[in-house]
Amino acid sequence: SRLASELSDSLEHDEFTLVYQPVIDVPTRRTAGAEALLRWNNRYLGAISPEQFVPLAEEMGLILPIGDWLLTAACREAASWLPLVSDPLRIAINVSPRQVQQGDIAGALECALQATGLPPELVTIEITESLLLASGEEVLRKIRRIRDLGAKIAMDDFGTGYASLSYLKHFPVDILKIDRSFVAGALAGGEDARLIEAIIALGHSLGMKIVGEGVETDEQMNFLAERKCDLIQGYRFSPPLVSERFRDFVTRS
Ligand code: G
Ligand code: G
Ligand code: MN
Ligand code: NA
Repeated sequence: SRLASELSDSLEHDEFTLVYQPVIDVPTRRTAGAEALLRWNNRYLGAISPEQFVPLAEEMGLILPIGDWLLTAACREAASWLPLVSDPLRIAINVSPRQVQQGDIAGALECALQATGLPPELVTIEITESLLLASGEEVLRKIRRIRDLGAKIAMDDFGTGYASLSYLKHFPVDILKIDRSFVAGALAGGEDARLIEAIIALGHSLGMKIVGEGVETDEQMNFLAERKCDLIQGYRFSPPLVSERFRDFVTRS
């Protein structure tokens, strides 16, 4: 397809960029870091959503080179934030299941850290529940290697898959990200609110930090804050921002 042929040249043509969504520390309401999100702007087709091109890149075997580019670009950006603030900002990087299964993700991260000088403890790698559920010893070893480097592991979109209590206990995860669908339903007073409370209690009892995603209103923010959610992100604070705008956000807040 046209999309596939453009995608195969996209790295060479330097068509990828990253945007950064601020992640806010709940107790202090200060910016704790950002989640890096990939954007592809093709010179003929325009902006294409990651929901469209990530699966295609996986099929085409392009997710590894794109992933290597992304790790380095995200680490370089985060290293450039070090002089801006006294408390160093963290960077969260999404990786796709295939990127972990097929590649040497820990090795790629190690290269990116070396090339950019970013301290490893400022990096969070976001993985999905489905990766852990479908994975065997080899994937677990890879994830442990990422942690051995000093980076943290977050489970993205938590609650939408099937990870059970007993699974979580055995997985090397530091952070749970509550899926935004639960946050959207939190104020209705039903199941979503109870689920959020259960996820926070579970995560905290296992020594994990909790991130609430998709926070759009003060009411959602207060709901999560009252329940001791550690970090929040969403349009209430900021959409994903291009590099310069993220810097403005940080230096203003
Ligand atoms: O940022 P946006 O709403 O366009 O993201 C849509 C989806 O694409 C989200 O589920 C997000 O996790 C995914 N996505 C965004 N950036 C990346 C990335 O860098 N790598 C991977 N694997 N997925 C990403
Ligand atoms: O699956 P993941 O969490 O990586 O998805 C990130 C995507 O969520 C980004 O594309 C971003 O644009 C989107 N997003 C970020 N904040 C909000 C929000 O407050 N509401 C909604 N609906 N989407 C959001
Ligand atoms: Mn994410
Ligand atoms: Na998410």
